[in-house]
Amino acid sequence: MALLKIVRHPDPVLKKVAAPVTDFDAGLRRLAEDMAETMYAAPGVGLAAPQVGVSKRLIVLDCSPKDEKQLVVAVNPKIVFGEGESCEEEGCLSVPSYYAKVERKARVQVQYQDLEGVEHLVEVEGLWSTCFQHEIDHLDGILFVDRLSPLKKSIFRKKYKKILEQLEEQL
Ligand code: K1U
Ligand code: ZN
Repeated sequence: MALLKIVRHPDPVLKKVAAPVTDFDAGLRRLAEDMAETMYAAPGVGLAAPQVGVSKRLIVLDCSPKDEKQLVVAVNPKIVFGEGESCEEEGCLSVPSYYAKVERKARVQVQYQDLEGVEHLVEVEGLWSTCFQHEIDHLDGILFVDRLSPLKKSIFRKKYKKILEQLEEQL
């Protein structure tokens, strides 16, 4: 297994619509394993393939309580139904040191394939729901900051410029 480099906004790979996975092979299993290791090390509760520079429709998530482990690897995930409203604080491993509340669906049904290509349908709420929506957005080239109001977006741009400058100074 290997730790992968997480790319940062404004890397162009984060703005691309990722390609569907068609080959359920050893390369896909290896990528999923490396992404899971990278997510746990970050630490994070989710990670999408474009965040490690791979423009494919693959995500990994683990929103289970601390000291428990429930890894979900979802290939070609799709939200097939959503209801209710939620507005929870989000962060992103590709947008360091910035957090904001984002309006999303409270509950979603997600259809996806596992690493063998077998179809699954799950219904989730709470952090699992927020995280599935956040990660599927990554596959469509959308960042959580793209969902902020115009005013909050302009505040984000100014703050993020400073955050990146500080991170550059630390190198
Ligand atoms: O996609 C990503 O960048 C991962 C991101 C996902 C996410 C965060 C918050 C709400 C929904 C989805 C993260 O995991 S950021 C890190 C984080 O939130 C976290 C880290 C350790 C423990 C608990 C949360
Ligand atoms: Zn993210």
